[in-house]
Amino acid sequence: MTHHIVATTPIAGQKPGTSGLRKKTAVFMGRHYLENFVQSIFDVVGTTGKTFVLGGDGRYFNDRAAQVIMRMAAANGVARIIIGKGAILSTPAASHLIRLNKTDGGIIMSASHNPGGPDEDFGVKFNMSNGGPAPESVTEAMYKRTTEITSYPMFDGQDIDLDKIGRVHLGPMIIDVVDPVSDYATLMESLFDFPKIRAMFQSGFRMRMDSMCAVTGPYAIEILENRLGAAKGTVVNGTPLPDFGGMHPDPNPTWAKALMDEMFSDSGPDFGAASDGDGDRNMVVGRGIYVSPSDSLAVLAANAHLAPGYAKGLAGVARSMPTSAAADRVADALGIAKFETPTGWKFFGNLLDAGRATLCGEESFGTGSDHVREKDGLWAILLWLNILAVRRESVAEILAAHWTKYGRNYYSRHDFEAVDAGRADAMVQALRDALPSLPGREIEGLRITEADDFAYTDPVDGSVSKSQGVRIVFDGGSRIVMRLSGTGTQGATLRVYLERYAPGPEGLDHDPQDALAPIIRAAHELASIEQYTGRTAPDVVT
Ligand code: VG1
Ligand code: CO
Repeated sequence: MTHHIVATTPIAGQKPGTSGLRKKTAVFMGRHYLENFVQSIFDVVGTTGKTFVLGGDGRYFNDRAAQVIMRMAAANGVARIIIGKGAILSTPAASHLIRLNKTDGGIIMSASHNPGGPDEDFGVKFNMSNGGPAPESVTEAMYKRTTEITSYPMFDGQDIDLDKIGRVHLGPMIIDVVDPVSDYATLMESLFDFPKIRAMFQSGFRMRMDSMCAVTGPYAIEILENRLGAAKGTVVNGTPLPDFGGMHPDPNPTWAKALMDEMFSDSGPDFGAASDGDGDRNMVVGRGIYVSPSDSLAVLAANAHLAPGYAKGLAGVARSMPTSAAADRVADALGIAKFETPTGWKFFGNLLDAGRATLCGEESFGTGSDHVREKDGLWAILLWLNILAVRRESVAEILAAHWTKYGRNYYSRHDFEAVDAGRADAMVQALRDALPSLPGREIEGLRITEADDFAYTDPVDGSVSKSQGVRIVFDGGSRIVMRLSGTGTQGATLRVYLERYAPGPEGLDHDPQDALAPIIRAAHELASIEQYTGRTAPDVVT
């Protein structure tokens, strides 16, 4: 049992993006690549005597990477690792275990909604002792370290059997292999009215949950079918597979098409939901009606008090900047605080820790609360179920009532994927340069009132994050936001976010793409999307 010091050359380009470091699996499996990044994490956060949680979404290389990380942890003097059986932990469950066990943080192996497999993507992210993603200052320090280190220690030892729950040792380091589901399921039971939801299922309420062959399968089966009594078979694609069964585990109408088709069929279930690779995202669908994530956040904020865990009301609601302002209207009506943060869950951490926000959400199918420090797909699905069980109305009725009361923020996101990175950068730069000249300009019959590049000052620690997305605001509050993705692994992904407010109740029944048509045209014109990217239409519309 000796410690090897393995020599390496620093690896440039290990820069964590919106949510950790993501690369092609083959890159991660390349010599020193995973090790270089993990050692950089350890060097920045410290290891001696510390306890970390470890787990991932089960994608290809998840199990091998876990063994490497444990050997490195042992060699670095880590005291204890808490790891999910089979090296499985959903992102929210990992966040919960970090907090529950008062650990020093955790390493989550996931590329989230990106496909998995030998030819697809892998990823690693570090969460802090509060359970939340490392803030920018920490990920920057990790990145810097990846470009400096020249060696890392490796403990000589055999693979740990991760299929048996219980305590084992790797040299002096303790490894606790835990059930990935049970603590998380208990947390959910403490927040929601399980008896009421169970009664709703007993009365014939039907649900379809598509776990997309990703990590939430075991969680959903245990919670929905076993504890809440939903019919067996409610959860489909419930076994996590290394390649997610070839699916793209991104819960949106494009990639969860089978669920959408079922929900829009005549005999569709009452409620449908899907979640992503690592279980932090959710899509909810009613029979014949899709719930946009921005609307979902607003409805959850307006009704959260119906669930026992939020009966006291909310301190505040936070949303990422590109998320529609629907939640703001609810916050205003409730007289509670509202916050607008850059894209990425790490920006909610301080607000949650300080007790200033209770609910948070992103337009990208992410919703969560202060129960953990990550977005949480099943949590959002359960909060919807709790609300449905109390109100006893359909999803369509709940949305109609919401829009009638607050007005409707028509919303859509258009993604242009695998665009040439240089061209995408040039496009965004040209747009930035043009910002000062935009206010006052008329386009597609709309007048631009404001145009800026979003900068955020954290209200808790005062840290500043610049260049978080170009915003172009029109008379009446309509809006275009454009930014480049920080989670893609191929070229650049341009995200165009489109929003138009229609005060209720008139004009609530338009298709969002129709309602947004002039704004979509304005976006193409203002950014010269075709000229720079060669594309006239997006690859994915949500
Ligand atoms: C995307 C989403 C963002 C989300 C991030 C991580 O980032 O837009 O809202 O927080 O993915 O989600 P980007 O930079 O590609 O737009 V996931 O489910 O990693 O955890
Ligand atoms: Co995710």
